[in-house]
Amino acid sequence: MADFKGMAEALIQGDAATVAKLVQEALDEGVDAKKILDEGLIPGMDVVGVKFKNGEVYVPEVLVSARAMTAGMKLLEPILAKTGAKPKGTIVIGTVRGDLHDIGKNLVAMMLKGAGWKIVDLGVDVDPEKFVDTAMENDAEVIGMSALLTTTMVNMKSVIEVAKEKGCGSKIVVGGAPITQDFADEIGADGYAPDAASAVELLNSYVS
Ligand code: B1M
Repeated sequence: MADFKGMAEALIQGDAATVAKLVQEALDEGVDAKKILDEGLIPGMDVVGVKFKNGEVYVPEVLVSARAMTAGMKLLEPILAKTGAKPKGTIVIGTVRGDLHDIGKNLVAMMLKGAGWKIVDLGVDVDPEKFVDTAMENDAEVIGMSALLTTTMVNMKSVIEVAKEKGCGSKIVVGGAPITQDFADEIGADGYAPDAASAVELLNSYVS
């Protein structure tokens, strides 16, 4: 019997070795990879997301849990790709031009990955054209931008302008410490998420 509860608990505790062990045992028993993701790993990450949102755990704990999730996902990814399980959607994500902060962006990407999204991570200091061209090449549902500096948050607007010029249909979601809903509205973004858990909720609402 696959220990889904144990997997979720180990993920919440950030115990990557136990997550990997339990996932491998479940696979060896012939349990479907998608079932392991949906009933073991994602419920664990959901708990972490809620705890993070409520201020019960902090960045280091989330990063450790995210690493544990990645350890489990590594074993599942090749099988999921083979069986053709479809991701919920694709997000092209990056930190805007001139900005090197990536901890928050990585957290958002990891949580989205855990929630079943395909992530195309462009890294940091990303040019507007790169965001838009990559989104169009990948038929991405969403472009996600992160900015941590008041001097770089303005570069989000350039991405929206380039997206309009090129006729890119992806929804545009923004986030980062200095970003607010008002700023997102002002630059014409489709959505704003104050944290990683809210980003998951927002993106899921686009495809549900
Ligand atoms: Co920088 N830095 N930094 N820094 N740094 C800040 C942002 C700053 C507020 C510190 C301060 O002065 N109090 C300040 C900005 C001031 C301002 O603009 N108003 C600042 C500065 C000034 C600078 C430099 C200019 C310093 C210098 O060189 N003089 C320089 C700039 C470099 C550059 O980018 N060009 C710089 C450099 C750095 C380091 C490289 C040393 C390092 C970054 C390391 C890295 O990221 N790999 C760093 C760090 C670590 C910080 C602080 C301390 C922490 C940022 C962080 O990782 N927070 C930061 C002070 C602070 O915020 N307390 C600071 C944790 C992270 C989980 O939160 O990124 O907000 P956050 O992400 C959250 C949400 O915002 C949201 O979800 C995440 C999870 O909940 N979110 C999204 C983020 N992206 C999202 C995208 C979404 C949705 C939600 O949709 C797509």
